[in-house]
Amino acid sequence: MLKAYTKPTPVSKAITRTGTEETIRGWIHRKRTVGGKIFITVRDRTGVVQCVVDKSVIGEKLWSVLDKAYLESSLLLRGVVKKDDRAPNGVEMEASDVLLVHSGEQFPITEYQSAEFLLDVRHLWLRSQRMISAMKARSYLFRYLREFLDKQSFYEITPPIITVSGGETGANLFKLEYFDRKAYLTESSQLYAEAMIYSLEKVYSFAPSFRAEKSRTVKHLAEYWHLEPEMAYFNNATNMKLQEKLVSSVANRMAKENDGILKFFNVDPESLLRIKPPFKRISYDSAIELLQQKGSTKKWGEDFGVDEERLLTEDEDKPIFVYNMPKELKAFYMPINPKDPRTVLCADMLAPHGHGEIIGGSEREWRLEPLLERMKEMKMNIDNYKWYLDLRRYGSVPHAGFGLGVERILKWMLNLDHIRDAIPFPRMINRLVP
Ligand code: NSS
Repeated sequence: MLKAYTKPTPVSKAITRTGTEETIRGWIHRKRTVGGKIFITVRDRTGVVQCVVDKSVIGEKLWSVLDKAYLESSLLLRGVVKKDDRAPNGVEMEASDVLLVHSGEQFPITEYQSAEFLLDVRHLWLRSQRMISAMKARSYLFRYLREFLDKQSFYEITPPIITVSGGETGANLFKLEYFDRKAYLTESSQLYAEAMIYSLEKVYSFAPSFRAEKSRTVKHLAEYWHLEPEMAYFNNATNMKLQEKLVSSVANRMAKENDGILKFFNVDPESLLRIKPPFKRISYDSAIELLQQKGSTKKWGEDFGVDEERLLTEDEDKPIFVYNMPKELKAFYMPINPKDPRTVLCADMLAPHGHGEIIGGSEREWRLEPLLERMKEMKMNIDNYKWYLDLRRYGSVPHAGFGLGVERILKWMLNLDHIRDAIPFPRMINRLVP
């Protein structure tokens, strides 16, 4: 007799064991009844397998319970694995026993649903093959990013999520009530990561960042996962070197270890295996020239939007860096470029084929006076940054760092149309539930 806690064989393993009797545990992915037989496709986290339940084997009572069971019912099934060329994996399980754990109500998702409806029932849509594949890739991506940095002797740090001020966008902060004061959800953990290089030297934080982005684009989330390494004695050049090594490493591992997932998304693993340092580096000045040659009307000093990012990367197979942007476009902590004081020592990494910016990084102004000057120029509230300025008062050191948007990387690697499928419960201007 099957029990709910009977130890199952993962479906992916069971399908390799033809001739033996196996127990699998999962959910009803598909179902159809033909005469006295019910064909059930059972899904678990490792795969799907077709099973056939014969009335004459299983008995009338259990058969009719299963006949009525809804899609997505949970069950355990025991049976012999047999070769069958007509079945999807070339094998079929002939059920000798079934335990229906829960059938419940009719599953609301049927074929051909609108994207909006699937977002409304996101908590259930996560069971789809598409979301299962995307969420596995996401988990692997988190692992590969961490493992790379751990191997490079970084320490992982945990920054606060509640802050009193930002550093990046200013206008896009989410406000919240903090007892009797005003506070904000963090838009970047960088300033706290900077505070920790004075003791740990090479650190990274891996945490959500929040941006009250009013724009509805395919690459903006209001809450996204942000990997932010920060390194003492790094400059713009060594910063870029580390970034291209990191991105190549995770792209290569994604390709080598997840053939099935990539194929599901019609991505050729070879395209990710080709990601190797060095990446092309172009200055903002040459980027503007290139854009103008390609017919863009962008002038020096203007920021890039979706169209410019596409034009710059349409013929690229690897990500590229655009470095030394105009200071007006960038945050207060970026040092002025001594060779051209209209620009700062920074670099953004753009993904190939128009997937957009995946990394923003820079050197940090590590000297007190120039930093203060820049903050005053930008009319910032110096009081909020007293502690940050202290970092420049005691044993300050040159340093640099960057922020990588995990969902942006996943959107690129899986060639997703929209960033929302790179995160289980997307937060966007018009989407807060579920
Ligand atoms: O604003 S950034 O360009 N840079 C920073 O926040 C720095 N303080 C990071 C640092 O140096 N520690 O954001 C960094 C990256 C950017 O390149 C994107 O990949 C991602 O964060 N990002 C986003 N992803 C998804 N949705 C939104 N809205 C978003 N904004 C930035």
